[in-house]
Amino acid sequence: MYRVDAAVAVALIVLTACASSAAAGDGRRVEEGGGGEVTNDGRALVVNGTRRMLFSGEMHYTRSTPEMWPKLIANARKGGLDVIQTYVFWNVHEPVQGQYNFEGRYDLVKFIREIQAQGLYVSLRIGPFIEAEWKYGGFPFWLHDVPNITFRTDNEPFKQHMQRFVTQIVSMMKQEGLYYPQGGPIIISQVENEYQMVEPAFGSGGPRYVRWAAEMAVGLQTGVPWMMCKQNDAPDPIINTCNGLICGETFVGPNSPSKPALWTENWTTRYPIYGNDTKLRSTEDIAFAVALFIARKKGSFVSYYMYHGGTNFGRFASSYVTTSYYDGAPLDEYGKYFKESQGMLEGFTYNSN
Ligand SMILES: *[C@@H]1O[C@H](CO)[C@@H](O)[C@H](O)[C@H]1NC(C)=O
Ligand SMILES: *[C@@H]1O[C@H](CO)[C@@H](O)[C@H](O)[C@H]1NC(C)=O
Ligand SMILES: *[C@@H]1O[C@H](CO)[C@@H](O)[C@H](O)[C@H]1NC(C)=O
Ligand SMILES: CC(=O)N[C@H]1CO[C@H](CO)[C@@H](O)[C@@H]1O
Repeated sequence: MYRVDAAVAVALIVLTACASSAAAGDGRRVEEGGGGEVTNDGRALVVNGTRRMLFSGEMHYTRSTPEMWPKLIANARKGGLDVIQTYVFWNVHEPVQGQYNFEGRYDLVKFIREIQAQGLYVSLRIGPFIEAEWKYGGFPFWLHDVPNITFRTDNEPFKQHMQRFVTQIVSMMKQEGLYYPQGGPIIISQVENEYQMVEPAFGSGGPRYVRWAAEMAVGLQTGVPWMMCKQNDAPDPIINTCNGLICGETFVGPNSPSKPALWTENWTTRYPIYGNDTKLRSTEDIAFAVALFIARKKGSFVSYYMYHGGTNFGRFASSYVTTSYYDGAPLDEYGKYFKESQGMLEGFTYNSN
């Protein structure tokens, strides 16, 4: 029961009925060579001239091993996905200021190339604040000691470091030819993360920071759209997207007629916490929520959070979060399809909000 295939099937039925202008979520291969464009209109992301209905699943390269990646991605593809979505984890890549690590589990380029080799697209959520139940929300601890820094607001030292890291990741992706117009698989990327929830705490610095982050990102000329999740006033041309359990009800909608309705995070279950029962979300419940998003909000992109949770290696889990991350996701910690017989309690549902 606890497989997302059923959700995709139901969603596709609804899609055929009400959104036939978008192409189906068929795991279509990214063509060889370059030159295609990714844009968006009010209905969908438009990939090389075709509006696409895209099903995505979140998997973090830091939460599995390079040996596991090919099988995980293959299983996700078999599950009907078109896109793999991941955050970028600043504190593993720059553990000491100016010293970088992109090896082993932190080999972002290798992970993206593997996704490309299997014919799927990539949604790259750079942040660089990512939350993600990850230590310090992805910030390197040394950032805390930068003189006069205040995180995530209109603060010069913070903006300098954020811009430097985001620019570095974008440059690396460009150098490796990984954006779609270059023939790569990346079709969209994200700056910041659910900022609106904390924005009021920063007073007038909050909106100024949002505008700065948007301009900074757009200025990097990736050739593919940018999004901000849970940021209803994401400045043009950045797409405001929904995170949540029931975006078919809660999403305020795109903030411009030229932006599509995208759902970047949908809990497939809940991340386990020490001392609390793991709650499962049933396939029926997810399928209903996805169908509702497509039918009521003209949704054209849904990403399951998580599709594979994996393992919090070392000391990277945030407080209370167990070593096993989202073990009740469609692919369990070992990358196998989750089975009801694994004995978790159902009870994380649409109605429980
Ligand atoms: C984009 O579309 C053109 C025309 O249909 C096609 O020749 C080209 O191969 C496509 N490029 C990609 C990357 O899909
Ligand atoms: C930090 O802020 C204080 C007070 O505004 C200022 O005097 C000091 O020069 C600043 N330090 C740095 C390194 O910018
Ligand atoms: C565990 O679950 C209870 C009841 O839902 C909740 O009140 C509590 O905050 C949870 N514990 C943690 C650490 O989140
Ligand atoms: C609105 C919502 O449910 N947001 C959550 C989405 O999932 C991430 C990761 O589990 C949480 O951090 C958000 O609070």
